[in-house]
Amino acid sequence: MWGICGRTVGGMAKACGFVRPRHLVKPVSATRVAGRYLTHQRGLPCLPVPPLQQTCERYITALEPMVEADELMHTKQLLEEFKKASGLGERLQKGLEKRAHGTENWLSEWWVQVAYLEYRMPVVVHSSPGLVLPRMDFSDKQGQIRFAAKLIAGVLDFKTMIDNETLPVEYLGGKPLCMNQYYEVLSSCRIPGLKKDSVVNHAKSSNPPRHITVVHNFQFFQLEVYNSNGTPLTADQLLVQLEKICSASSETEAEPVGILTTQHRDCWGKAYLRLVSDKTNKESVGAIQRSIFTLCLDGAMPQVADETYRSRAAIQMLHGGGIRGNSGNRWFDKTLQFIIGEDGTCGANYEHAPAEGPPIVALIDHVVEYTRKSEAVQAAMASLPTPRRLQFNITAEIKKDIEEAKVSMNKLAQDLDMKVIVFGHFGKNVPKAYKMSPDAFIQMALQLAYYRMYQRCCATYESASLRMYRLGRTDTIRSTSSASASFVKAFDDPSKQSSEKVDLMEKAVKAHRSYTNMAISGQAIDRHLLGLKMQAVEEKLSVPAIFKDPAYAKALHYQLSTSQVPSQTDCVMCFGPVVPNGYGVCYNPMNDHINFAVSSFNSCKETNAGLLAQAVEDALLDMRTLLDQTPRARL
Ligand code: COA
Ligand code: HC5
Repeated sequence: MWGICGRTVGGMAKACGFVRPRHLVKPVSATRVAGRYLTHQRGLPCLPVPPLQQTCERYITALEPMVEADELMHTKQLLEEFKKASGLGERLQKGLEKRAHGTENWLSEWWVQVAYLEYRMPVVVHSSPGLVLPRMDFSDKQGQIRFAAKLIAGVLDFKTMIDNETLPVEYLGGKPLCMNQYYEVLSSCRIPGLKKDSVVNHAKSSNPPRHITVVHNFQFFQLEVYNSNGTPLTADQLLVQLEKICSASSETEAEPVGILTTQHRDCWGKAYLRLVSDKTNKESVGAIQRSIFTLCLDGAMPQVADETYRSRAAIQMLHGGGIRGNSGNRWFDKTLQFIIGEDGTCGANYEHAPAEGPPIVALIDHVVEYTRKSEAVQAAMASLPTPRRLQFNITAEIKKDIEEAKVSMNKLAQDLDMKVIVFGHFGKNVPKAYKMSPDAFIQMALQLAYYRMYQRCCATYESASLRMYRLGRTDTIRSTSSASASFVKAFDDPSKQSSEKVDLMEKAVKAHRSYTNMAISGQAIDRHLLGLKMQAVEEKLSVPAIFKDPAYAKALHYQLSTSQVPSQTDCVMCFGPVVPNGYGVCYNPMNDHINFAVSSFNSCKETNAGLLAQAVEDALLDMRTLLDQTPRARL
């Protein structure tokens, strides 16, 4: 029940386990539902506004390993000016504190605007993550749709827990987390705008959707997934419906209208208006936006050798492989898209604005468990209405938009380099045995790998959850610290003793863990600085000099953009780099192995996903060897 059982973010379900939903339960009344959820939410603390002085000091500390001494001096002067009693800092700080009193969360709305809705790069690769599941045991169309039927049933099973509020509350460091994001991932969709996008969520409407969208061979269908008595369709019933969809769309050709959603957002915003100016198109787009989620039944992806399978599957989930692949078999604005290939490749892509990875992963873990346990699917007898094809009238203008989108999507697909590795030598077990935080250990291996490749440190981002606070999203853990810099510089230095290197490693790992604690308790610097800047905009003041400082731009140029996304299923999540000359690194530490997905852009000559992945593997192994061979580390 709500608030009793639990699951830890990054950990297994608590002893009482994941609450199994009761099948075909009668929905509880809306008021009771609201009561239980709200009671939990109201018990959560509000995100604090950190003290101004503390953020200024910590900002300088964070810059130390990244900028030259004269630049640092300049920034110190700007900060002195900013924070003095008569300066802008105090005024903005007061404004922020006032905002914090008047809102549930002073940050989240701003964050969603800045990080997502006003960010104009395509959501594909630049914002929406992919998730790759282990390869499933089928290799033909029949197997594909049998599995798809079970998957849909599994999602509806999870949805029952959302609707009935029987979802177990998650915990981080023993503290209960905000559960709001679970209510944002189904029945929602991003809508492109001319300068800024928006998100609609139909789950909370008085008439919530009862259908999903299925896309097959670039053609969209509306599939009703509830019987008239309110019970979800069974996997058997769903199989029959999916068969109808596939046979209606296998032989017919259609314009890949979904490719429009891969465009630059301003471009898509304009094309969107042209598209929905037609009544039929508007209705079809509306049906996609309102649907509970999208299921993409993909054509086979190119055959690859076993060792590159996961990297190719990651591409399939991240962007679909271009127009000759499956990029047109998507609606990338949809919050949640499940992707199932004919060859057993399975996973998902999700639009990031409404939620972080962990709620999506919890849903997918549940679905995988469900598909494993459920019976073999058999075609059901009773007849159901044929799923509705969503029609599109493609005018010459829209055709041109589609052609342009194909060109830019292909360019983006060509540009993305992706390497997935399974580091099989150890997982969380080894760092734990040495009494070190596994996450910090992995982050220090990344620092070492990067330093070995470039002989310098770079600004590094790691996502930290702010869900201990009501409506919390994320803050930044800055993995590059003075301690990490000392560690990586010493590691390959033959003049240094092993014991000194171990000592530096321990200090670097501890510094990372302590930054993590500070970040998850709302005391990191990045969102506070963003808040101060946004407050200046809100008050129509000129942007303070600290935000125009080259050091600030350097601090935000994350050449390593990283995130830990753990799961119970042995899967790997992936995303693109956030700067043209950077890397995206997503990792899933399991007990005895670690899955990594490393991305970079081919257009940047200095970066190479495969080389960084190899360097991370070497760094992890070398760090363990050092610990194993240095007696004092075994304390
Ligand atoms: N000695 C022994 N064990 C230790 C240890 C130490 N010094 N420090 C930590 N551990 C253990 C922990 O108890 C934990 O145990 P468990 O496996 O039984 O749960 C495990 O090691 C993992 O801890 P750690 O590696 O330190 O990381 P974490 O799980 O606390 O995660 C973050 C760190 C930053 C990833 C987490 O705080 C977070 O914010 N997660 C959300 C990130 C996110 O939202 N990502 C997606 C963005 S879309
Ligand atoms: C399936 C989960 C993928 C993880 C996505 C993620 O970590 O997104 C980060 C969100 C945030 O606010 O930190 C952003 N990042 C991909 C750029 C690290």
